Amino acid sequence: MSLQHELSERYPLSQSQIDAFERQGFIKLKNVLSPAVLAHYGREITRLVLKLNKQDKPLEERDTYHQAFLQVANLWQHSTIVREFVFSTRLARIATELLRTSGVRLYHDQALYKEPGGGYTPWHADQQYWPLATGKCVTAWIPLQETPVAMGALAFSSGSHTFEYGRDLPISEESERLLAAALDKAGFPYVETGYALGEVSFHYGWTFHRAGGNATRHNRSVMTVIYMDEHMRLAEPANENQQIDADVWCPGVKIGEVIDSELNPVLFSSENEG
Ligand SMILES: O=C(O)CCC(=O)C(=O)O
Repeated sequence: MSLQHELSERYPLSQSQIDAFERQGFIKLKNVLSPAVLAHYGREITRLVLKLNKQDKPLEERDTYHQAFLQVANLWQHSTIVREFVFSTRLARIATELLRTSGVRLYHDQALYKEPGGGYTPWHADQQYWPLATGKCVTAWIPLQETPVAMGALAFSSGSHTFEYGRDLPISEESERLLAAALDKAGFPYVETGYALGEVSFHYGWTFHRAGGNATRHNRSVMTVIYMDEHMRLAEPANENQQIDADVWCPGVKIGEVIDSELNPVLFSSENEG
């Protein structure tokens, strides 16, 4: 099977997996992508991360946020190869089924490379940064290699998408400290397990998550794709981060309108299925 064909093949998601996603706010799925797909597209993603990332300070001179990872967004605009990967209908269909909606649009993609010796990723919920009118949005976190806990595997607070405290906290030492205590006190289980090669996780925009540091000698190379309901509307930005996101990822879209700029194509819609 060609690699492109693999990226469009349907993943057999069960009803109990969809229910678990709704209950926990995240799900880890095995064998979503083959070693051949990860090697081929991963090579191109890594080439672009090395070329485009602007970080020039050594780890020890950076703040906590910038010790956590190198971050490069919308790689699909820089490479037709990465575009094939980000536009995968296999992944977009999983996002659609998990969100129980008719289809999804791209919000944006981003590579998150945790360098050897890179620091922890503080507790946060992504939607603090996103001016989206509903919670029907989901991040696919796609490790490009097997990722043990010691490399900084993404960890989740199970069920925390229902928890409203701390939603306004941006990624920082403060979010790590306050949310660690609050989530623990509220009794949400902490789920931190490694990822097998080909395993991909999906989490809601409001699910609290973090990652440990990278104690290995290799990069923790991760690609992410953020999907939103195809009918998602732009909300009035609630903070400065959301204003930046509205300007950068939803260009020209007015508050209250469906987010259908040229940066937000529909990646899967059951309405287009035969
Ligand atoms: O990769 C990480 O360490 C953090 C990822 C994250 O916060 C996300 O993808 O939402």
